[in-house]
Amino acid sequence: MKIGIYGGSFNPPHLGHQNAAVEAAEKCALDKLLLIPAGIPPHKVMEQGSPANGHRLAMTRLMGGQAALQSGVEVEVLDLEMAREGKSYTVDTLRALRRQYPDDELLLFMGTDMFFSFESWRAPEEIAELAKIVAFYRNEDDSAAAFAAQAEKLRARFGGSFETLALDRVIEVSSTALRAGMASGASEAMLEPQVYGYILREHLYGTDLDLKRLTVQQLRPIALSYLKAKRCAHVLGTAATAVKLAEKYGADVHRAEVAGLLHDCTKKLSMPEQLALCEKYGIALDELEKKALKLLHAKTGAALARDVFGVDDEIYNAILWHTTGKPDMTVLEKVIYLADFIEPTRDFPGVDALRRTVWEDLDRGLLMGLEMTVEEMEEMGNPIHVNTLAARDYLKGKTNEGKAGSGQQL
Ligand code: DGI
Ligand code: FE
Ligand code: FE
Repeated sequence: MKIGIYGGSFNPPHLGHQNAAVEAAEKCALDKLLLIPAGIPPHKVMEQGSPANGHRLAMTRLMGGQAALQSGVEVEVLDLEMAREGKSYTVDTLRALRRQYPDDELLLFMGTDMFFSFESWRAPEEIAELAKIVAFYRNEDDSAAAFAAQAEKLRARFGGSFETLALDRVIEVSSTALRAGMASGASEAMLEPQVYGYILREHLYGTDLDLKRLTVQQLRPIALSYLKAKRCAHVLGTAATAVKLAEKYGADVHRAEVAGLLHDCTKKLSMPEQLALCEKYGIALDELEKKALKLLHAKTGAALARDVFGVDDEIYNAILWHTTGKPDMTVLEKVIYLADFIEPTRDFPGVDALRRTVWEDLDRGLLMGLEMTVEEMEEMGNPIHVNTLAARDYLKGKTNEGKAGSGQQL
């Protein structure tokens, strides 16, 4: 395997790191990229008031998830430097990785500052034995010659492999400036939305939002920070579709957007994590729910949205019923159920027919969606939740009544 190693303070991980990671992973044709946030960086002091290790780790995971999505390369975030006592020397990290990957090709990535100070690192010869060094530089800069000369010099002095890699999408970001501009909102543009949302959610770097009084613009990245990278497009699509459906069918547009943004906020949690939230929020579960992980996130998501963001009962209920539906749903509940089903990234047999029907008639669309769910569950041999069946039967009754009614008039 070809494994890239990219370390740093990641305080915070920003688009400069992310773009470099994506482009390097692609250009080096990596099988895997390891992101390693430093515990105590050896070469500089971590600024006072910097977030705890756990927060830097969580932010790096969010950035890494996006880098994996964009590059198609597996990304793993390791806490081995944070878990180690004392300063985070690269040579110690490489020794550990070499033990773990004895036969694989290890590429150690570094930026300009690191590359030009390499001789002053701890045990540079050993580093050069343990991994191939790859130094990034900006393609548009006139630095190819200087980088080539430095690589030549390091090769002559330490042996081993020193390569340079021109990147097209490098953006220079000063982490110091980013931290300073966080509270004013000036840094948002240089951060992956999921990372920015995490910072706002955890009140890091001097930000201090009241999570119960957010504008929808503030809520958007915060909602994304709860998700796996690949789910972000779905949630944004659901919120946007919910807004349009709410406009057409007369639900509250703001509530539709908020419920759309938060509807899957606990989706990535494991069964034990879901059960812990059920315990925390006093959520009762029936026998099926105790076994069906996919049914739990609607209940825990609604509870979290109310607890953390103070959403009202209408939004709470729209999230609560978004997976199964139920008899006699409110317009907002139908809107969220269906926006989730037909948002633009959804792709399954029949989705276009469902989209057409939803835009023609909300209840006929809802019945069609419920019937598709029942059919899918039957095909997969999954037990169908009573609420799904009851929602379908309720609507069937209503539609039949409608048909009977119009039949009589003829
Ligand atoms: O969270 P999403 O994937 O965006 O969508 P969702 O909340 O509608 O969840 C869909 C999943 O929930 C899908 O994998 C099927 C499952 N599901 C929905 N209704 C039922 C159900 N699973 C069971 N066992 N029974 C149901 O009635
Ligand atoms: Fe869901
Ligand atoms: Fe969803």
